[in-house]
Amino acid sequence: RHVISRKDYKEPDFFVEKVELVFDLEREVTNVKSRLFIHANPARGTGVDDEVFLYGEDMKLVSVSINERRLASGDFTVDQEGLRFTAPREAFIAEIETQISPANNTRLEGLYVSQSAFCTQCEAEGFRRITYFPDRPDVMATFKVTINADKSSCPVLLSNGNLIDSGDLDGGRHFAVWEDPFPKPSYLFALVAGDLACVEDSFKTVSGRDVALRIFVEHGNEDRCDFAMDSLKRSMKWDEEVYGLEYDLDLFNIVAVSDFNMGAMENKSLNVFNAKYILAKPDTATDMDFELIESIVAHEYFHNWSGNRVTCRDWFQLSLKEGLTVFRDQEFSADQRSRPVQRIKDVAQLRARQFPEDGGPLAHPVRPDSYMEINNFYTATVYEKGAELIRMMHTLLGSDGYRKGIDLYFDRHDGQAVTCDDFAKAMEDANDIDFTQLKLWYSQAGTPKLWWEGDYDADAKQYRITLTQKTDPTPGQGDKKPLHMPVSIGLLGADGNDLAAKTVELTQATQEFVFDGVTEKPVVSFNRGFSAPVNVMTDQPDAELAFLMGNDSDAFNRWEAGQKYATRLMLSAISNFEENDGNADAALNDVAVAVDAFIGAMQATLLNDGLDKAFRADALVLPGEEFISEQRKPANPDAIHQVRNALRKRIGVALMDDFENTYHQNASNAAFTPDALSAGQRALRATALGYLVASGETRFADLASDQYKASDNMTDQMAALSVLNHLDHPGRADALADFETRFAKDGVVLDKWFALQAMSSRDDTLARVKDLMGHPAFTMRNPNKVRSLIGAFAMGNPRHFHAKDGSGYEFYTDRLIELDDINPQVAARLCAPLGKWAKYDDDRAEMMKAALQRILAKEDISRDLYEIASKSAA
Ligand code: BAL
Ligand code: ZN
Repeated sequence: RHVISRKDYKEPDFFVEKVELVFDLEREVTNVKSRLFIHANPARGTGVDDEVFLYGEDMKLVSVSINERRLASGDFTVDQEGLRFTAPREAFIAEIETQISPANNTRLEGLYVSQSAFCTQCEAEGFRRITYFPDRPDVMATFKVTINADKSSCPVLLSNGNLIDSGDLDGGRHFAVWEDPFPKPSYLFALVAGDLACVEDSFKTVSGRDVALRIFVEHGNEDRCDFAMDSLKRSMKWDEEVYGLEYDLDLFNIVAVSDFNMGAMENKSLNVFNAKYILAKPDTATDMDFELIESIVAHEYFHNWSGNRVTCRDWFQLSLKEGLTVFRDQEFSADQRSRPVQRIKDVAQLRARQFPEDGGPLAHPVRPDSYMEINNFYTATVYEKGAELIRMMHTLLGSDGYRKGIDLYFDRHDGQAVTCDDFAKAMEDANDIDFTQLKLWYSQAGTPKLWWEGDYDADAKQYRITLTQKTDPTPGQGDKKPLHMPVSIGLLGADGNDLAAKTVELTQATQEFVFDGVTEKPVVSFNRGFSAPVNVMTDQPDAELAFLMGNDSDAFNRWEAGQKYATRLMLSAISNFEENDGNADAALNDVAVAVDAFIGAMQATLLNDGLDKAFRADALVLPGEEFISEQRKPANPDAIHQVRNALRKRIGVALMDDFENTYHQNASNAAFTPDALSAGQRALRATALGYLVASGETRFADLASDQYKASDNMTDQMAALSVLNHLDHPGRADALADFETRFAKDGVVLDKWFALQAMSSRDDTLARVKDLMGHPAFTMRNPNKVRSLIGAFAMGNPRHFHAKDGSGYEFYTDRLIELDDINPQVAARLCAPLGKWAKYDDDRAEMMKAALQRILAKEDISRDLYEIASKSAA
């Protein structure tokens, strides 16, 4: 299999200055004519041959002409990878005609049909499925696009840039011509055509230009666009205020489609979104959906600068735009909502998705060194760890220094395709600082481990703290160097106030730091705000964790102390469970003192009205089963599931009165608004309901059932349904039936219904998931459906996925093999759970490895799935 290496990067031999495309849209056969204005790269040197290579896949080539002379079949070669011909001496025009079939494009890369609309997805390498082209991000061209289509089925015709012409044609057809003045790589090309409704608004930029904002959706969904539109306007304003970046065209379009491999795509001035991340109104979307919409709309908008105006030289630099843009959207959300709660969510996500990736067979650096299929590198490492890297730069430089670096980066590189090194260089030059060691975060995979040891000298009033770091080997990277990282440390006195606090810069394997003027022996609040994205290895006594839970001025570390405490408790209880023949109650009794103290600390958090409700809701959630399974080897999914539930039950019983009060006090009669404050109130109430139901008293399951029936918003309904989901209570079946009837024709909402059932811990879950595959709304061709039912089963139901008899693996493997023929990108993405075999006992590990071998034995396996399965099996 062909491996592409970063070190082999070469500049393109030929550039394309301008592209003119003419699409004759038909579902079965679309004709594409392209005119490419090509010139040789002056830097390519002499003596190189004049062969032009244009990538192209899965197309019928109709004709090729050079400077209006049609090439005979002997004048070019075409194979599965692309088209080759000899270039004339001077700059020239190539005209290429191809035919593609949007209706048969199940991979959803290139031009395809979603519901009744035509749409495109070209990142990373989809453009080569539309026409032959130097489909690489360092070839940037201006695009002029003519779209011809049937007027009644496709009244809306969209592409990037400005609409410069439109009109009617014979035979009931019409056309539109779009021109994008900004040179861009082909991955940012987009086309949409269909019968879509449009919601319109406008934004006045800081320099006074009016930008028309339009969101296109399927008819009937017009009333679900308000929040996305509002998020877009807030994003545009925020980028002006915080980054000094103004939008650069007079219109900005968003289209929501039902069939989409990713969350959304930042095509220049024509963002295409998975409908799930646009459509929302109170009775269809939860608070979490609103939050995601806000951050994804912002993310795609922010790409207009960090990604589009300055793009990646090659795909190894993907984090150049993704890490930076994730950091930007995280900070936007922090400014719109609660900063500490945002940080908690971001870190929880990093630990749930990126840390396991970094510690498993698919570990790779933020800037990968090689790949077989670039689609497989849209990972938590490139995105979220990449964002942590930018965050560390921000911490080390401070806001002003960071902004100076950003300004220099955009000044220097506007209109260019650049590298992560170019980004770091701008940061360094603007601040006269050396990031050589910090840049190891780009190249070195694996989550560093960090230990600390403190020593208090009462006479000198000094606290010395020694930090030690180590990164374990990852596939292909044996020796790891010490990294440069900012570590924020606070020292708390007995009254809970800070005696001292500072951010130290760790650069050595072991290094000592001194705090002066420390008047008493402190309790250490380590790595505040998760300033370094590492695994902190040092354990603190239970009493110190409880103290930090109640007193730390850093809200993130209050939460962190609770998570550590709960994790430690559960890990001890799980070991007890394994020793005492599987009695979860007895397992908890063995650590009863610690359990009681922990519950006391939880109670203090629950009742502390000085704390944000959203924060309290997060702080009361125990670490998830997947997170716990990452903390021990072998992971024991049954034990983890039972112990976690038993602990939840204990908390529910012990704090029943408090939870009941919380539940009732936080009821609201006000109309639903998706703001952070109201969402926090609902989240706290939902947490209370969850613990009440966990207590095992039937009256609380009745309460959940009543809540489902009485509420008028999806957040409260889902809160009720998610707790009923695991029970035998009749309210479960009633609520699920009601949900199915109400949203039978509503794909985005019905996905919640599929996912709930796939994640149920009930014994009949696998049988139910198999039945649901035959549901009229389910199809393997829609990625959201696949992720909701199949993906949620593997990723959200460890107990059933890892069933001892292997039934979960067998079902899942069949689905991946089936999916690979339809949509390899999604199949590969879903393969990762099987790669975690090394974390499990021998029996499970053997079954998971056998599943991977079965996948690898598939005839015609895609490059996408092959790469993930083969690396996972190694
Ligand atoms: N560029 C792919 C989708 C995103 O990260 O915005
Ligand atoms: Zn992005």
